Amino acid sequence: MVDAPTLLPRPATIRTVAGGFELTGDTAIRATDEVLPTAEWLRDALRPATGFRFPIGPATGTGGVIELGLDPDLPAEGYRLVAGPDAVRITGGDAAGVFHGCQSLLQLVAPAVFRRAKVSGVRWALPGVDISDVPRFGWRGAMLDVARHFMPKHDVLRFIDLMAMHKLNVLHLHLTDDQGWRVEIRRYPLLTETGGWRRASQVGGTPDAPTDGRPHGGFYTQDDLREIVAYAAARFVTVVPEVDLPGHSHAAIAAYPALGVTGAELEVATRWGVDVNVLNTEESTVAFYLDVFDEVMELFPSPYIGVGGDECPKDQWKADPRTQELMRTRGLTTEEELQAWFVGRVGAHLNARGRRLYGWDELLEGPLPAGSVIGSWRGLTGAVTAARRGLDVVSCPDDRTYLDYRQSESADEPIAVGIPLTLERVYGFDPVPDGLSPAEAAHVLGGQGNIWSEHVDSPRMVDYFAFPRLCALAEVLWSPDARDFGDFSARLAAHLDRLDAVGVEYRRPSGPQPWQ
Ligand code: TNX
Repeated sequence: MVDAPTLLPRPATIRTVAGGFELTGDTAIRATDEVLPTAEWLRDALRPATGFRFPIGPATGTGGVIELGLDPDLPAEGYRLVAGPDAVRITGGDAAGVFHGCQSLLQLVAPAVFRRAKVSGVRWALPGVDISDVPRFGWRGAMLDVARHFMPKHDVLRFIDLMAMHKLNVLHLHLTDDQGWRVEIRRYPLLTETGGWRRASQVGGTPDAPTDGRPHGGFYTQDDLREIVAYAAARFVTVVPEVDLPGHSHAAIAAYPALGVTGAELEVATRWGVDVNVLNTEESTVAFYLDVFDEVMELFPSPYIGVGGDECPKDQWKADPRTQELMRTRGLTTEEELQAWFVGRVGAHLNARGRRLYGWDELLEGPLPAGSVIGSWRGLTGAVTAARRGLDVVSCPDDRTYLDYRQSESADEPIAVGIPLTLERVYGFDPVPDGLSPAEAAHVLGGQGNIWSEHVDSPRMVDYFAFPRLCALAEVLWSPDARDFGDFSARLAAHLDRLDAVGVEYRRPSGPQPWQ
């Protein structure tokens, strides 16, 4: 039984009203056609723990009803939830809004509702409430780096459920990097057959760049990815794919050496850090990548397609006479211009197919196709530059949203890069940088938490690094910009019971940690 509503993220407005509602074996769900799939989702979410059937259709007997429907007067993704004695009514500005309202409904009953088998002795009661809610930002994201360490499909699906529970709606999948290529491309099978696997290696080298030395691999088939995309869509999560180029491409070069600058046969990288091996910029390499992106666009309906563009060292291009000749024939004088030329070719291809290029803030060093979206990761400088150039931006500064960074100063934190990034520090993040005009600020689509996985090497570790910091970020991105860490902490304490019921191995406020 929940005494006071402890919704997380905090809704825009919540009012307690007389009465309340109790779910019983006689409760039915009623839904209009547009939101029938969400009604089915809600039924399936409520059934296991309550043991009630929740037929979808007319109310039966004396039981109350959960009513789902649209209200064109409500904003996109917004909803109203009213729980009274006879009914819980959820109306949404669109189907996504109704879904978010259903997530709130789950949080209004006992946390045990998140268990997957019948729980006895619980009254499934909702307090009397009238909630009006709407997200602050349209891009409420999390990035999973499935390249450094592969995340099996079923763990990705579980992560999507956790995102949806927190009203997050963009899953950015970092699918390729130096240490692994994780997306099946029919036309170039070696990308995964060779590029999806790295061998055992010596642990050593510079202090910040050894791998764990273990052999590692895995990839998603195209059927896997279609399943992930559909599963996410049913939860109103858009999956934004990223194929990183022209840096972070060592695994692709290991599969197809003709993509590289030196022509050397490489093994998939077994060291972290910025890799000197980058793509060449031959027409044949551009054509290869346009083929890759054609298959990626087939798989991912997302309006945004990630091309990376981060951390591309220019050493090999500078030292290579053939690259210098290509620059001359293209009328380019700097390697930065060459990178922009490559990205521009890919961007034009994406644009011609109705998609928008999405890439890291290094891309601001050159011209960009109109409609490009920037991920500002080196602080918010990129966000300011992008917004002033009229480009949309996703704020994910490393010092606020890099969830691979350690969570405290404790020597007991598992190995991790970066600064200590505490829960409170994440909670204090504002995606809109100071000093932007309202028109410029409107270019800030939202933000995302980035879970790089050099050291976050298992789904168990993803739980530990992501939670509860992602709960804080979800509130930053969803709730009105009036934050109170004390109030958040009180709600989080209740919310952790929900995460326990799901089986999330979050970082505990005290005591032994799940990884110890
Ligand atoms: C920088 S952020 C990277 C990643 C690393 C991360 C480690 C970005 C665009 N590039 O390749 O995984 O730091 O925190």
